[in-house]
Amino acid sequence: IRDTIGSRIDLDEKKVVLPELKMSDAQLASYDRIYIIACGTSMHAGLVGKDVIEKLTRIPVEVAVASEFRYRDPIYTDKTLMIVISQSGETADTLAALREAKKSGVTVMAITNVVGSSVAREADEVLFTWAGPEVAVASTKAYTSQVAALYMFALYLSQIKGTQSAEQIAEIVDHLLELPGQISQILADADHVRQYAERIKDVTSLFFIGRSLDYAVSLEGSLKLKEISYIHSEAYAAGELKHGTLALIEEDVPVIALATQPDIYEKMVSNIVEVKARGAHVLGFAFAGDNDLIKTVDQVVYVPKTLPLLAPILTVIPLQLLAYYTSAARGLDVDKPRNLAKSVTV
Ligand code: F1P
Repeated sequence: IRDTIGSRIDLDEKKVVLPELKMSDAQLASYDRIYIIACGTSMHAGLVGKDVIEKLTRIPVEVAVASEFRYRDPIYTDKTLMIVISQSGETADTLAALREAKKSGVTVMAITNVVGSSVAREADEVLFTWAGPEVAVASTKAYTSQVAALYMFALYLSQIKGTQSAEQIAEIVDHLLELPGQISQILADADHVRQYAERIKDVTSLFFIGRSLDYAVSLEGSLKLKEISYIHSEAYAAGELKHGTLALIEEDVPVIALATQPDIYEKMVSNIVEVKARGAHVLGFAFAGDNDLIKTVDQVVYVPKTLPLLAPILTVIPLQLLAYYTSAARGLDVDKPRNLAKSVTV
């Protein structure tokens, strides 16, 4: 993400610049509704983007999977912006949704990694993620760089709409600049995650739970595990558990519980208490310095402290590592998962 954010931060002014946008600031500020359309991991990045854009700009955002959205009859106005996200820029459903939107005259902004891809050529505006070549089939750095690009976009929009003060923007920018170093720290200290992978490598099913941004990241953690380790898992909005899924939580079922968001921390802890009461073995995720979560869960993975708004970029790294180590512990080919193509073009 160093490259995704590096060229877009004015270090002197501590604000975001997006020189690649062709539209005027006035046009950008005029949008009052945003659709984010994508598939797979890119859609999960979009879910983080939705929360961040709504929090920072107060513009309503809807996220939809492209394979559904392309057959819908969406309500567009001249104040609707569509954002399509695709690492490869060639995913068939995403491209089809983009083309449908263009037929309706909607302005489309792409977030993609591949210069010259169909999505990059056909969108009105493009934010490149500059993530370098994706070697493995399952998206990993694609996700972090897409999320980083969405932060850049949300911050820029909030600057021009005046929904955040210069001080608030500067604080977020300062923390964004720390993220690459913090990610290196997580990668260098992955022993706990590796050990936990040994514990879960033979289970048949597990759960990820979280609220708000932690829920969005849980969905990606679950997908990564399914994609490369072939273990069944489900990500649940923690508050939804009581509407049925709790029935599946039995003695020793692994539950991975993300708890980085302070405004809903207590609620999250009560959800963890509920699964613990049914015998679940819980691995918690928290910010370094949180001395409370360990009192409720069995083990904790700590990520370096950042703003709660930026937590997804850090918490996803140990989740990706967990999928990686679990796949390796099961003797699978991490880079060539079954039934998954780098770019799904049919
Ligand atoms: C979307 C996607 C990836 C997934 C795999 C298959 O690709 O679902 O998220 O990891 O590579 O395709 P893209 O539209 O982001 O290129």
